[in-house]
This record gives sequence, structure tokens and C-alpha cells, in this order.
Amino acid sequence: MPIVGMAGHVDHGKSALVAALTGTNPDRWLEERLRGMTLDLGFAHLSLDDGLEAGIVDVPGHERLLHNMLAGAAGMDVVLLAIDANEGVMPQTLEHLDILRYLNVRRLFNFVEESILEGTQWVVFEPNDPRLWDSVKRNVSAFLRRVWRDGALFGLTSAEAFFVKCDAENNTQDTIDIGQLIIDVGIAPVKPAEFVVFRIAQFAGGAAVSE
Ligand SMILES: Nc1nc2c(ncn2[C@@H]2O[C@H](COP(=O)(O)OP(=O)(O)OP(=O)(O)O)[C@@H](O)[C@H]2O)c(=O)[nH]1
Ligand SMILES: [Mg+2]
Repeated sequence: MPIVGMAGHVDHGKSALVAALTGTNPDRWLEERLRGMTLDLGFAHLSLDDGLEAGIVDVPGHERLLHNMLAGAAGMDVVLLAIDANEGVMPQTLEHLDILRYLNVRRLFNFVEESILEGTQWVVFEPNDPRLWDSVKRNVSAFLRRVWRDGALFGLTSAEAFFVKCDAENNTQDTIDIGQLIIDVGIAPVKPAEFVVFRIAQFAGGAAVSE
């Protein structure tokens, strides 16, 4: 079930929107109702006409309750950002967006790292030579091209979105001698050609990632 998360500045109508969409007041505590302000995470269930069921997580907008917003943000798949039309964009509007962007990048990073780690385990059974390096490069590039086409990476061309390096430069006689295959990967999750890089080392009996 997808989780729709609320975000936005204090008093910008997040909880009111949840109540309007679901019929559930996400402010469960007496104190929240008395103060007209969300203090803790709130939950509601959303059933859409097309049969889609989703969970809604409501968060506090107050700057001093950011830790509670963070706790809710980790599980969000989609976000509804509420902005009061009279007041416009306010500090926590931007702060919440920053947090969500950061979490999204982290999540993408974990997904890409884990996928490449798992998808290249077979290399340890192959001779560690230029033929293998080419084939690793092709495989990992094909995967990252899909990630890029899905819209998760920035860049008009694939060269701006990612790079994969697996050749004689990062696979030296030393690394070959200790039985390691090295893959350096850069992905651009926020801006074209601004790469966040990590290194994967595959060896018989294990693997390692360094960022
Ligand atoms: N006029 C008007 N009032 C609204 C609207 N949405 C919310 N309100 C009112 O604005 C006040 C604040 O709304 P909440 O939904 O509690 O705001 P919130 O974003 O959940 O606030 P926090 O949880 O404290 O961050 C409440 O009194 C709502 O009734 C709207 O669309 N129009
Ligand atoms: Mg609220």
C-alpha cells in the first residue's frame, strides 16, 4: 500500500486536507485538538474511486517539531505539499522539501548500490580480464540507463546521468592479484553531470561498497 505523506509549513492546512480527503481527523490527541496544531504523526486511510488504497501520514509543520516530521518522512512514497495560498512559501515549506529531496536521493542511492552489488556477484566466477570488465561495464550501464529513463537521474544524455568505470585503470595487477574486481560508478541524482560516486569491489566470498 503506497504511503502518501503530508508536508508543509505550520498552519498551512495539511491536517484539514487529510480530513477532507479521508473523513479522518489525523490529530488524535486532545492537546492537538485544543491547540489546533499537529504535534505527533497522524494516520488516515484513503480509498480512491479507482480502487487504489493508500495510507496517509500527516506531519507537524512547526519548526520545533521537525524531528517528528522526519520520523514520518522516511516511509513516504508520494508527497502532498500544502501551501497556504495567502501566505505562500514559508521556511518549513522549503525545509520539508529539502528533507524529502535528501531522503529520495539516499533511497535511490541505496537501491542503485544494492542492485549493482547483487547484479555483479557472478563476476567472481569469471577470469578477471578486459573481456570481463567490458561485459560488467555493459551490464551496469544498461541497468543505469533504465534508471535514467525512468526519470530518477538528471541529464539530457546518459553521459550526463551516470558513468561506469571498469577497466585497466581501476583494475590494476594489485587488485587482480588479491582477487578483486573494481567497479567505479557515478550517478547524477540532483543535477546533470554532478556525480555522486561510489566504488564496488567484488571478490570471491564477498563484496564491499565505499562512498
Ligand atoms: N479558509 C481556509 N481555512 C483552512 C483551509 N485549510 C485549513 N484551514 C484552516 O487553517 C487552520 C490550520 O489548518 P491545519 O489543517 O490544522 O494546518 P496544518 O498544516 O495541519 O498545521 P500543523 O499541523 O500545525 O502544521 C485550521 O483552522 C483550518 O480549519 C482552507 O483551505 N481554507
Ligand atoms: Mg496538522
